[in-house]
Amino acid sequence: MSGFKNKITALRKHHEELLNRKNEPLAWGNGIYEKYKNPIITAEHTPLEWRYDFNEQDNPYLMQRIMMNATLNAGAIKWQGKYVVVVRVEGADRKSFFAVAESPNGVDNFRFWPEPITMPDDVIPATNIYDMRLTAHEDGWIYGIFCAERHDDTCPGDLSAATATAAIARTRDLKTWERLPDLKSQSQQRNVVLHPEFVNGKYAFYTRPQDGFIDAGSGGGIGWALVDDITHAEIVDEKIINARHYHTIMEVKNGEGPHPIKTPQGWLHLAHGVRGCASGLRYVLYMYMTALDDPTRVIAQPGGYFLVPEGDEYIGDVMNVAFSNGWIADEDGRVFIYYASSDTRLHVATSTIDRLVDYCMNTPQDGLTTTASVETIKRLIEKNRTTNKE
Ligand code: BGC
Ligand code: BMA
Repeated sequence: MSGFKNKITALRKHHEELLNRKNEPLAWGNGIYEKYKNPIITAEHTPLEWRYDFNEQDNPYLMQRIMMNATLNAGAIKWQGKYVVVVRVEGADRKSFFAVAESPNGVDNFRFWPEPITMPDDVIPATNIYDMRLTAHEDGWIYGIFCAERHDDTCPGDLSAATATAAIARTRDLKTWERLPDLKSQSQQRNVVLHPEFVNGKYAFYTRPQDGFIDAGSGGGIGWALVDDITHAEIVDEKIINARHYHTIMEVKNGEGPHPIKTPQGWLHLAHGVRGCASGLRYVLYMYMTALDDPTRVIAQPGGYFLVPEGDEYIGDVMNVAFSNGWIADEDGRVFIYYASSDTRLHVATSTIDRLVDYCMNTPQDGLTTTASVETIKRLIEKNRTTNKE
C-alpha cells in the first residue's frame, strides 16, 4: 500500500475510535443531574469528507482543506427512536451552519449525517446563522427558530455593527427545510423560541427584546408574544415573563433555552443568564417553571444557577460560557440536556423530569440580598438540627 493510503487508513481508524468512544457519567455531582466524562461532539467529530480531499494528486500531503473550529449550541429532538441534535458547526472561517448528528442512546456514539443542512436563504440573505431551537409543533411541522445575523448597513464605517433577527424555518424530515419570513419585531431579537402548543389558537413565542446587537439594555428579560400567522410572523404585543435583577446571575441578559417541557406540575423551563465580570461576560444556565394553564405565569424559580462551566469546560473560544438550546424529554422520564461549553464543544447532562421538578419546587428562591441568603442557609441548618434529633 502507498504511504498516502496508509495515512488515510490511520486517519479513518483514529476518527472511528473517537466516534465510538463510550461515555460515562461523572461520580459526585450535585444530585440534580449527571455531567459526563467526555464532550459528546467536538469539531473532530465532523465527517472527514467535509475536511479532507482524498485525491492523492490533488492533496498529496493529505492536508485538511477545510478546517472546522467548533461544534456548539445544538437544538435537540427525539426522532425515529434516535437522539438527534441540530448542531451549530462553525468553520475556521467563523461562519456557522447547521448539521444533524444522531446517537442511539443520547450520551455517546453521535454521528453526523453525511451533509450539512442546506438552509434556504430566499428571504433577506444572512451573513451568519446560529443557535437553532427545534419545536415539534402541534400543527404537525417541526420548526427551527434561529438567529440570523447581518451587517448593520446603517453604520457603513463600523465593520462590527450587526443586527440579530429571529429566522423561522420548518421541515418534516430534518433534511428539507422551508424558510419562512423572519419574525418581525420592533427591536433586535436573539434567543427566540416557539412554544409547542397553540395558546388561544395562536402561535406563541418566547422572545428576548434587546436594545442593540449585544446589549439587552432595557429589554428587561425573557418575553412572550402571540402570533396569528406563522408564515408572516409579527410581534405586535410583547410582555416580559422572566425579568432580570440586580446582582443575580442574569443581571446583564437572559434568554430562553429550548422550548419548555410539559409536566403534570407545570412547564419546566431552561434558560441562560449572563453577568459581567472582569474577565468578560459569564454565561450560566438556570431553570424556572410556569403554570400549565398559563405558560407566562412563573410558579417556581430556584435561586442562582443550575449549571455552569467547570474544569475544561471553562476554556475555549469564548471563555466562561455554558449555553443550551436543546434538551430531550424521553418517554421514560429521563431528560437529556445538551449544553455547549465556551462556544467550543457540545456536552450532555442527564436528569429526570421528577428530579428537575423537585429542583425547581424545593430550591430556595433568590432573596436578592446577602442577608436574605444567610437567613435561607440558617433555616436549612435549623431544619437539619431538628431532623438529627429524631
Ligand atoms: C456570535 C454569537 C454571539 C453573538 C453576540 C455573534 O456574532 O456568533 O455566538 O452570541 O455574536 O455576542
Ligand atoms: C450568545 C449566544 C450564543 C453564544 C453566547 C456566548 O449571545 O447567542 O451564540 O453561545 O452568546 O458567546
